[in-house]
Amino acid sequence: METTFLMIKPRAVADGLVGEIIAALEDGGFAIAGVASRRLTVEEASGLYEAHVGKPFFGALVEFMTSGVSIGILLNAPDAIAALRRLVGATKPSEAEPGTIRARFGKDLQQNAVHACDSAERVERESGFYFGDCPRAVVG
Ligand code: FUP
Repeated sequence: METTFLMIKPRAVADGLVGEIIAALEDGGFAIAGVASRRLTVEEASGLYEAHVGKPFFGALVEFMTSGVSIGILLNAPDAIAALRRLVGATKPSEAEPGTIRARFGKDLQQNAVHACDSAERVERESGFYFGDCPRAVVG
């Protein structure tokens, strides 16, 4: 069993898609291990996307990610990190496999409904923006 982290982006929250996205996660075999909602600060959103600092789209991405409430979710499943990236689909919703979360709920490249971690290190760092020092049910 492994833990991963997913964030539902502000646009999907504002559009009322949280319930459907959580249902897709549960139907996809993930168990919810924690849920937290908050509006990220510019510093936190910059940390979430630190790999993209300096790229032309970075400023707009941070502005979008701080524009409203987002939801952080810890998820447990076998091989959870890779399995979640498959369930979420390609970054661009128009290129995501039919049935994936981004194909179903994404609007465009930036407002692509959700973000999913790609490594255990990122799970630890990014979940910290939502759960801080709260005990997290992170499993090995
Ligand atoms: P992913 O890991 O699938 O979220 O994809 P990336 O790390 O490649 O992209 C990070 C975020 O940057 C995504 F939300 C999409 C956004 N992005 C843009 O807004 N414009 C671009 O030109 C490329 C990526």
